[in-house]
Formats: sequence, C-alpha cells, structure tokens
Amino acid sequence: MFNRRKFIKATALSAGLLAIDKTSIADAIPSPSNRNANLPIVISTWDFGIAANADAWKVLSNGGKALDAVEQGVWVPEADEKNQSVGYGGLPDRDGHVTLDACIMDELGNCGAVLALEHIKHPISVARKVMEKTPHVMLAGDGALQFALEQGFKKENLLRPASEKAWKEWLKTAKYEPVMNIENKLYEKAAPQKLPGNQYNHDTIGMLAIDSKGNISGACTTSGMAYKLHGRIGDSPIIGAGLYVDNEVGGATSTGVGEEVVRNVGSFLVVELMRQGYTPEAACKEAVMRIIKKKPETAKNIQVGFLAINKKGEYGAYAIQQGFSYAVCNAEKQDLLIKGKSYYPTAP
Ligand code: SD4
Repeated sequence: MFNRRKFIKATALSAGLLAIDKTSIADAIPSPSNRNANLPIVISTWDFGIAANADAWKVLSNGGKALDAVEQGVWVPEADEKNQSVGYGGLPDRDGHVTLDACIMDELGNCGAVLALEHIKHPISVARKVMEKTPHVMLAGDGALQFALEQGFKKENLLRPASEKAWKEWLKTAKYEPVMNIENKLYEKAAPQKLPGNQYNHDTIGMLAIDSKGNISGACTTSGMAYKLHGRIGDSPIIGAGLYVDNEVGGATSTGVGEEVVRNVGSFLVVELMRQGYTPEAACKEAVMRIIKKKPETAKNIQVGFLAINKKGEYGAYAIQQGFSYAVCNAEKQDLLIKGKSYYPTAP
C-alpha cells in the first residue's frame, strides 16, 4: 500500500543525495575562484623522472585523469632498454630472471600490484588491470604472468644484452652484496656493481600526480635490487610501503632499500604525517629519521628516499644519503629537476 510518510521520507532522502552529489561535483570541478595554480602537477623520482613527467603531462594538460597520467608517465622508463633498473632492460636476479614489481593507486583508494612479474614490459599496466578487472590487490609470479597473458599482454624477453653482460660479469664472483643506491664516495669505493653510464644498482620510478579536478593518483615500478634472490620483493609493489595515496591528504612514494621502507610502512607513514599537518618535506624527513633511529649503523650505508605531494600540490622529498633527485612538472615548471635534501649531506 502507498505510504505517504515513507514517500516523503524517500523523496527527501533522494533530494538530499542529489544535493550532496551536486556539492561534490561542484567541488571537483575547479571554478576560477577555487582553482589551485599548482594544479595539475606531476612529480617523480630520479633524473629519469623528467622524461616520464613529460608524458604524464600530456595527459594532465589535456584535462586527463591523474590515474592515466601516472600509468603513461612510468611507461617511459619501463620501456627504456638503457634503463637497467626499471622494466625492459632491468638487471636480473641472481639466477638471470628479470622480475618486476609495480603498483598503482587511484583517488578512490583502489589499488593493484604485481610482484616478481616476468616477461612483461609494462608491469604498471598489469597492476592497473589487477585493480580494475579482479577483486584482488596483488598478483605474484607465475599467476601474475598468467593473468597478464589472459589480458592480452605480450610475452617478451626482458633480459637485454647489456644487463645479461653485467649479470655474467657478476656471476664470476657472485658475491651476494645487494648494496644499492648510494651516490657518494663511500659507495664508489665499495660498489662492485657500479654500472656503465653512471648508473648504480638502484632506481625505481615512483610518480605522483594531481589532475585538474584535484584528484591524486600514484604509480611505482622497478626491477628491484640487482642480483637479488629469486622471488625477492621490495617495497615498490607494496601499497603503504612503496606508494600510498589518500585523496584527502596527498600521496607518497619511495626509492632505495625496500626492506627498510617495508619495515616502516614508509609511504603510508608520510601520508599520515601530512594529515597531521607536516609539510611534504618534513613528513619525508620524519620517515627517514625513523629508519635512521632504529638502525643507525645500517642507515650509514644504505639509501632510502621519500617523495611526497599534498592536496594543495606542494611537494618535497628527503633521503638518507645525498644524491636523491626528483622531477617536477606543472604549467609553470617543466623539466625541473630538484636535488632532494638528505640526512648525510655530503660525500665522506
Ligand atoms: C626495491 N625500492 O626493490 C626498490 C629499489 C629501488 O632505488 O628503489 N632502488 O627495494
């Protein structure tokens, strides 16, 4: 039977919902008065972030979504055969397998990741498919490869000649010494696996973008530690460690020795600190200090760097060792490379 009271309540409720919807749509589309001059913006780790940002910017400057921007941005180092620390061309594990780790996260808190994925040039896109086509967050190893092939990705040999040569050289001593990512004199003296072209045994691309609607997304992708144990996973595909995004607050990503980042749930920590009012740089510094305080002796000889952006488009970074760089791109600044501050400021 028709119940007038129920009808009025339902009508009022849907009117209320409509009102809420309208408000949120109005909030999402920047009017001239609420437009933030910093936005859209994309930032990413290391020098190769400049080229990656340029492709992400093509999406953002055309009014595209932050999620598409970060995916397309990190494709650049993933596809770069000369880059021996991200995707195609990455250095293998100690058994000669190139195993890739990647994750992606959007403004709604959706996320997807692949761990130790082999034979696929763009793990970030497989991570996105995990997010969008499955009820899961992570797929690993053979299962991740099977899923990628089912989704139409092409199987390729990722072990490129330069990395195969470097691995065969390493096999002569096969010293298990996964030191990485210290761009200082100490490392130069100690590093047996210094790579050609001034590359070291490191470098993950972590990218954070805010689109013109103010929505934040992030991506993180790497071939991880060179000559690692087969099956070793770093921080890069772990949501909360290598990457975290909260659309109310901001986003963070990390690079360096993943084990220390995982132990401290680094990127989640950075975002939570920003929620408490820390600036992006101060939040990154505090996350670095947690690592240093817990293990001061270890920290002297490792690199970890965090990069963060807040909802306003303010950004910052902090690392244990000097030499961490990050790239920034918005309407005013293109091709900007910034030297991140660090706890150990100078080469010993
Ligand atoms: C890892 N965090 O696999 C990655 C590697 C990296 O700079 O970022 N190196 O632990």
